[in-house]
Amino acid sequence: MTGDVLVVAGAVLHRSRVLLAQRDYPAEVAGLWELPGGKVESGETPTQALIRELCEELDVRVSVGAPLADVVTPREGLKLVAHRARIVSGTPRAVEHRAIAWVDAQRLAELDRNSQIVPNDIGWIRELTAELQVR
Ligand code: 9L3
Ligand code: MG
Repeated sequence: MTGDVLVVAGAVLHRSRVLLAQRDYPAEVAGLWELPGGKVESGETPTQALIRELCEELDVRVSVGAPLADVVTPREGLKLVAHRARIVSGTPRAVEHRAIAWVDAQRLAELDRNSQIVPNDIGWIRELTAELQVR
């Protein structure tokens, strides 16, 4: 529906690990880990938006692959999609986040057990875990 905000997040994958970013704001999610990304702006495709967001947030250039899962609607007016991505150039750093980390399947499970994943992203853990095991 028009008026909905579409947020695109990146599952940046490398050698059986996914890059997670620790939010610094807002207070409700500060300290929790997410797939980095942000809002698709008008005139952008989700792919373009993810390339821009990961450049802004991580200072890397990425290539964007297939969606990790179907689009979800965590709340009225917000749609969320995650795409697989790979770093094409640069070394990621936390520009807007508190920290970043390359996380393997075991560490992902531990973060989940300890409720350290942002609520919006918990639905992707199954798909992420599958990605990390085939690489
Ligand atoms: N969001 C949820 N999961 C994510 C990302 C990147 C974003 N992995 C939600 C949080 C905010 C909204 O989308 O409600 C906009 O995200 P941002 O611009 O604050 O990163
Ligand atoms: Mg963001």
